[in-house]
Amino acid sequence: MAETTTFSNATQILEPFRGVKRVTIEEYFTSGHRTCQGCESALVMKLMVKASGPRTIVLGSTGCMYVANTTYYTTPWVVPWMHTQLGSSGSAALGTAAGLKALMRKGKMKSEPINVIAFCGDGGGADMGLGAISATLTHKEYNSLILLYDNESYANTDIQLSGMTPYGANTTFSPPGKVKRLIHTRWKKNMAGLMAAGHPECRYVATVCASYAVEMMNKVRRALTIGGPTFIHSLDPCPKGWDYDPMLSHELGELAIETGIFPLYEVEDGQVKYYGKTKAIVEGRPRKPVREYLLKQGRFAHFLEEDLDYFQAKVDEMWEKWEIPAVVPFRRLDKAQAALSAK
Ligand SMILES: Cc1ncc(C[n+]2csc(CCOP(=O)(O)OP(=O)(O)O)c2C)c(N)n1
Ligand code: SF4
Ligand SMILES: [Mg+2]
Repeated sequence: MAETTTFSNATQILEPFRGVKRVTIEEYFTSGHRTCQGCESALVMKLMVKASGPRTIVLGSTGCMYVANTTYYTTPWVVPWMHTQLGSSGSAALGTAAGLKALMRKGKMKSEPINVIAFCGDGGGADMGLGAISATLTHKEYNSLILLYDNESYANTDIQLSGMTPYGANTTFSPPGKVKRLIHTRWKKNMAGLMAAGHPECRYVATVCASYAVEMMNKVRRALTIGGPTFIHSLDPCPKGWDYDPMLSHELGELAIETGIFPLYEVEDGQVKYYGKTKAIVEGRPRKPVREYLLKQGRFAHFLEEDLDYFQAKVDEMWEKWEIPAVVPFRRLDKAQAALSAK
């Protein structure tokens, strides 16, 4: 078959699920995994692939969602799945999308829309694989979705601190001590903002939380329908790493949104759109105090009032002083400064 330079692979048109009753019944991530009870990342996998449907290839970097999901000779994945190296979700997404496109262009396989989703943890994606993800998000000619499941630690190797671990949290790399109460004093990276602000060819960036399952699935469907390189950041309560009763996973996801710590939004072609309770906060609804979220988790059990106050002040700043509230952290000029610089 003649090769043409104009070949472009189409995307699947995945209409949003209009309410929970319209969600398809088929599962593509089923039983057979060994994640902890209450693991939200496992729920994210289930919802992600339920949203994308059967014509999907999933690639996953090392971490809980690799190790606990593919114990020797068992797997919950019904769709084709491949493991990739810890820092390689971006490369795996791009290589697979490019490979499919080349095979279809050469007529070596049927030309049809196939979803390519690469997932990574916060360690694999926001730390080690950041460069590869960034590169993938510049390649507008290939359709792929990178989903970063953020359980806020290197969980699989026993809860080490990552660039996404919240301020002050107790991890195996940052245990509170008698001399120094807070070992980890860096503020968490802003991955979705970073991806959205710095990648002009990336047409869709969103944040999600499995506590809002239909919304989450619809954002996955939107990303796959739009095509090109796309990115989704999911915040996943982790009972083991965050040290709480597994029955609280759903509630903690809700509290992360209601306290304003984790805003739900999407950026499509440069337009920011807020969702659900985040939208209500933007429109004036008061945020819940961060202590309601933090004090339910053992990893913050050593916090004193001053630590809670600091955390609250940082979240307040993100809502009150950022150029785009809770999304892009450039500071707004106050009126006096603006008047001075206008002269
Ligand atoms: C290059 C490399 N370094 C270290 C490891 C060991 N390792 C396996 S899983 C893992 C943790 C990954 O953390 P994250 O990406 O956040 O996923 P999670 O385990 O939290 O699901 C580490 C450090 C590895 N597999 N490869
Ligand atoms: S350690 Fe956390 S992310 Fe890993 S399987 Fe357990 S609950 Fe899930
Ligand atoms: Mg992790």
